[in-house]
Amino acid sequence: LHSNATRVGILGVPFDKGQTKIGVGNGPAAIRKMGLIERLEQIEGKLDIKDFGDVSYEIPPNLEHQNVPNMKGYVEFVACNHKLSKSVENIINEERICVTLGGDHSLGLGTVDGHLKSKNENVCVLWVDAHPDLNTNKTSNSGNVHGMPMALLAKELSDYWPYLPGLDWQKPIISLRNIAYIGLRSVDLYERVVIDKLGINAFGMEDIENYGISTVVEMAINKIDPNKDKSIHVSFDIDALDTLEAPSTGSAVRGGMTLREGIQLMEIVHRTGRLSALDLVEVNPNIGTEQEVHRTVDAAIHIIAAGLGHSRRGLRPKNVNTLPLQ
Ligand code: NNH
Ligand code: MN
Ligand code: MN
Ligand code: MN
Repeated sequence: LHSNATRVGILGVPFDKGQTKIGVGNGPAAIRKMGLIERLEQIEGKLDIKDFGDVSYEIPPNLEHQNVPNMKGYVEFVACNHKLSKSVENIINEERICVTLGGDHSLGLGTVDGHLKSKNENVCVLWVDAHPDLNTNKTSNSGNVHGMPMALLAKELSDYWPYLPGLDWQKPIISLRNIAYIGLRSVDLYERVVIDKLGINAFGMEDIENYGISTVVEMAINKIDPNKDKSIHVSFDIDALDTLEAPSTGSAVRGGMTLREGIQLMEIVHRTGRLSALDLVEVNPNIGTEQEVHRTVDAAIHIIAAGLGHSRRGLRPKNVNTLPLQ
């Protein structure tokens, strides 16, 4: 029955050490509690969904007393992402689209790394975010590692890092040519320099305004996957959406994408048939009123459902002849 079904693996990462606000670790539970899986089960064609639960990790003894200047929560960050990378690799190797629920965006290091190590190793990344997350420990003003995963992943930036203890498993193996940003509107000084110097594919809010979201998404995918043969990784920071759409997040920036634009983006990615991993991060249920939390979590579920084939046109009946139409 399920042989043609789209296979999906859900993985929670209640990790919050990549930034300093309490609550983002409660993201996976809030998203599940509001009925993510039930909503996905209503998608046409019926998905084969397996929930892999939450990632847990231990700090290896040799890592315990390590630290790197201006990288808060370093040891936890390294240990959690190592475990996460293996889980993502395994889920993708089971031929499932890996949906990772965050947690803060520092988990993007582990999810992209695991994707690159899986059998779908030919990966391109759409980083949907108000922020480029392209700081190194030398350029970051905050010392929060959720602002650094892209700089750790990028081949072109490997010389800008000091020795990183315990991170030998993570090769900076993806070229920035295979990455595109959508939704940028809060870019730090050095992030701006790196984007300009290396010519990174960066589509900011002004591009969405000028061309419309469909054209932007198509331009982005054409840049990073010109032969339409790559496995697509979408790392969706909920703060890409406007503050009115997704208020319950730690670094909200006004002037962002509408939920409609987010859904349209994910529908286009779904139609490529090449979505292989989706991260939905930075939902913080401890920020805002009950209504705001509800709105934010609901937006997250809409984004995920659109990526997995939910259609705004509604379901088609299995047998038109049985309908009470006369
Ligand atoms: N760029 C800032 C920093 O490095 C903010 C990062 N916050 C995010 N990134 N939410 O997506 O700390
Ligand atoms: Mn981010
Ligand atoms: Mn962000
Ligand atoms: Mn709704």
